[in-house]
Amino acid sequence: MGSSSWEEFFAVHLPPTDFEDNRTLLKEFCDRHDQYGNKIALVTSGGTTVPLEHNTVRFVDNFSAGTRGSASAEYFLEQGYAVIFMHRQKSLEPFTRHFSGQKLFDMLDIQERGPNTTITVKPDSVDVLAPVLSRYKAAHAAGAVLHVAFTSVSEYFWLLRAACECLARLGPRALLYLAAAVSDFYIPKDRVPTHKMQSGSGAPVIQLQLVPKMLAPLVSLWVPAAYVVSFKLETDDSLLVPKARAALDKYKHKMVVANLLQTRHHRVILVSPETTQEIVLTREEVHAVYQKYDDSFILFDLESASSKGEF
Ligand code: PAZ
Repeated sequence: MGSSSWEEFFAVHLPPTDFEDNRTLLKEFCDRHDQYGNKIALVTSGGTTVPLEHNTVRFVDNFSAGTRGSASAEYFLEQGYAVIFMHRQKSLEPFTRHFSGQKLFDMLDIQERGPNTTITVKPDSVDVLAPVLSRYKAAHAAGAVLHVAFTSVSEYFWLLRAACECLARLGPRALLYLAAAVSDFYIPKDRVPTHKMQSGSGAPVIQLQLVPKMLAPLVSLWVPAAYVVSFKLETDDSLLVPKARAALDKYKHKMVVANLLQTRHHRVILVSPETTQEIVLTREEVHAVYQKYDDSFILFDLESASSKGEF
């Protein structure tokens, strides 16, 4: 399996159809916050897909519900950051994530009397809904959050580079928190069939190629002054810290948050060039965090790094 360079990847894969609109939004957002000297966190969240057909019916997906990213975005807002929330289409989003599925409808009552219909929040749900709703309204009224969505890995890379180009001028006031689960393998564009693969043609042979490592140009060229945090997901504990440290040595960014698929909700390891810090929450702590904001507990430690002037 070979790997193309990042330049080649962008040369071969055309930008998504809504790319120029998103680029304009990103530019306006960054310019506005830059003017006021604000800090901006780019939070990536959710998994990328690798289409098996150009008119995509089937695709290979990367695991991520968007829980970490959407919860962390709320913490960054609370800490005074403006947030670019770059997420997989239909994955969890800040604030609304608290009421996914039927939860919101279960909190409402409806009275239909003739032409007059009234919808009210059930009295015992007000205390649950009000704090989240008020934080949501405040963030949106302040123009503090911008949502941009991707589905495929090439859409993700186009958006990521565009966001970095806009963030570069903020220097150290830009923080990148790359929690999205990004495909390591893809099918080169010229080997992807246009139409839905037909079972009548027999079992397809699919050869995947390595995705170029975008962290390399991101750190060294696109946003060299930003505080970059990447994530590492593994399923084998013995690989977790060595792979996180290898990524830091290679890309020279500031921190890798390492987590195992099986324990990611209560255990993370923060790996920086100087330190390795494991954070494990007890059952009670997990419960307390879930009651407040769910599982983005690792931000507490990013904050303490921030207050020590590390970013
Ligand atoms: O989105 P989620 O909360 O279900 O999962 C979060 C996560 C495991 C995708 C994230 O913490 C992570 O490790 N992202 C990087 C994945 C990777 O190594 O590609």
